[in-house]
Amino acid sequence: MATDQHTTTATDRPRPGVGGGHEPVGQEQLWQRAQAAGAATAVAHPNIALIKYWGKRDEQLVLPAADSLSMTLDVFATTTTVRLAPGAPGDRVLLGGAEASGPSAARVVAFLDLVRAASAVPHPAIVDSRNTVPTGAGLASSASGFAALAVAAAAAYALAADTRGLSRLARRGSGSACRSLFGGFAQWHAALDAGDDSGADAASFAEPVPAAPTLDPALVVAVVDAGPKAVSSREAMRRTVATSPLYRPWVASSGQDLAQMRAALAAGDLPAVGEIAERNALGMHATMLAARPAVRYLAPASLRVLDAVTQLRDGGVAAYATMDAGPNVKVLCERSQAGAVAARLREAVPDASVVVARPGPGACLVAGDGR
Ligand code: 2P0
Repeated sequence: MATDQHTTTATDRPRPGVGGGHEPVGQEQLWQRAQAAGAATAVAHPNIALIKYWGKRDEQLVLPAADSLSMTLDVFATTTTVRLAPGAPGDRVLLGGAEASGPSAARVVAFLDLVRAASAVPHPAIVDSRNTVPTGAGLASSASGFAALAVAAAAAYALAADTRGLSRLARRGSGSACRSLFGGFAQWHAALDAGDDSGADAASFAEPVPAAPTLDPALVVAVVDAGPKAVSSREAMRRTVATSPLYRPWVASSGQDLAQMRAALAAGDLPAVGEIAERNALGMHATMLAARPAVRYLAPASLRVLDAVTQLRDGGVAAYATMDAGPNVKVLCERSQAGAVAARLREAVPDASVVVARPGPGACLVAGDGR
């Protein structure tokens, strides 16, 4: 890790950023308290990509094949406490209050190993992480999870990392997590021109993307199935990159989508933002459907939501769908129309739980002593 390249100052601590509506009180004091106590609690929110990350060029460093761009939400937060446990036989991982084992615990331990390698502190730790979002259902729980873990672990292990360094660190846990360090809109740089592995590792992080202040979006999330997905996004990406004839053309068009998305956000043009996001997401799902064997995340209920979105547009409501590695559909619209959009989605899929989200804050510490 090159997180130790950065020194920490009061001005480059993680901040909630745009859209959150509040600045946390005393982040600097929280970091100092955490380093002294060897314990910290952080909160992070999931982000939903408007330009998708789908496919890695380096599995170990989690370097993506292309840039992506997302909106951090103000719902479904993850709260994670990391407490150093000197003398303990190993790390302990609690997920949702229950002792975790197997691959999910191993992934957290591997992440702590990265943090320890960059820190002067060798101790094991107790990690206690609680999601308010269903885990593994394509609702970006790994993004909020690893963003919160990166901030809490960096503070507890006294890592000298600024927000950019924390974004790079979170990326190693789960690619999309690097975007949840920031509130509002964020772009994750693929750093394709950064040269060798260590150059690309240093240059692949997320950064905030400016949007016109007149843009006032909502993302209406239709949870049609909260169960875990059958194929992990990691495995689905691997299979798509290796076998889908549509993958390379989609990556090329995604680069154009990203440039147009930045312009649409800067102009505050919600219909353009929505159109670009929808075509980018459908294109990503097309790459998976063409993989061998195919990966299909969309379910009948997902298609009912997509039909409802088309009908909303036919009726003059600017509503646009995006979907990730699961059957749940997120619908972008003006905040003022979110209630009407949510009502229409509830009608189309009565069993779904429908949640209205807005742009939310970046990851930050909420307690500096693990309490
Ligand atoms: C995204 N997704 O941009 C895309 C769109 C799902 C579909 O990032 O392997 O959990 O841990 O880096 O970040 C989900 O993938 O994958 C994801 P890893 P991650 O939000």
